[in-house]
Amino acid sequence: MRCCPTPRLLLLLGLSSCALAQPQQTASLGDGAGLLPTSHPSLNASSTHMSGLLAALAPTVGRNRMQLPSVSDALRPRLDTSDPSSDQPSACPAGMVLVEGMYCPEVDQKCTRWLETGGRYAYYRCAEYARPARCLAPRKHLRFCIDRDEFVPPGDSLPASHQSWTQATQTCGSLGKRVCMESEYNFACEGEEMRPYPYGFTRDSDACNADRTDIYRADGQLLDLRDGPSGHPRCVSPFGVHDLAGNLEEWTTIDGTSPPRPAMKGAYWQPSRNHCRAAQTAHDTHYSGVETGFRCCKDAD
Ligand SMILES: [Ca+2]
Repeated sequence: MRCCPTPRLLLLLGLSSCALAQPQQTASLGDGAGLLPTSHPSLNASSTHMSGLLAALAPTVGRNRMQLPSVSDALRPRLDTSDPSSDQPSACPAGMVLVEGMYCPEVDQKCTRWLETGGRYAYYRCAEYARPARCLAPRKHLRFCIDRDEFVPPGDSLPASHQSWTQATQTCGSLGKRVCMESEYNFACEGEEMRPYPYGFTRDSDACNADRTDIYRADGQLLDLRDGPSGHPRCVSPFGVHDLAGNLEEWTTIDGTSPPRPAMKGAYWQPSRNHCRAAQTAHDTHYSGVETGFRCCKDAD
């Protein structure tokens, strides 16, 4: 079910009934979903929360900040390069990628240049982020498997859309997997380098299935513009995971929530923030739409 009017309807009404926050001058952690600034139920429920966290952290950031674990070797991602023909057991099943390294729970990713400074998308889509991103909290070791691609039903060529968090949970469970945690999605997307976009610090509107503007039918319904798993080979993260930004918006579970609360990640094909930390948290566990899909995660062997 939908919790909000369609994006087109909201546009016509000039409303956002789901408390869409205004774009911010800096795109710090949790600055909200990568969605249209005035039309979609994009939320930034986490924005206020995270801003508060960052504010609380700010006085402690500096010379006296705790020593972070080393992220040596130039923050190289740990790719699972095991040879499938060898006798060495792989840490992950076929179609999944091993993600291992030191995850930063709180990042500061400052935008130095915006795509637009006026009009509808003013200060919304970041063209260039400062390098390096800053980690504001102790890093945490993560090791898990994640599907390389969005979930494609057997025999189909396109990833499954109209999926709810509940359906994603059922499907992943039937495969011996689980819905990814938001932190896992963030890390698979950013790597230890804390890239704002899975492909780097500079926005590339052609890398992923995103930033498309002709996205509505005549009746105002959102067009189905999803692409197949091999449609955007440059839309790849440091760990080799595809389509973490754009294409279908993907269900995850917010860390530490009980009962579990969902967050949608990566946005879809419309002009969106599209950075790895953006999260849409306005929808419930049963919401589905033409733009909603998922991928699964699993503990590594
Ligand atoms: Ca996606």
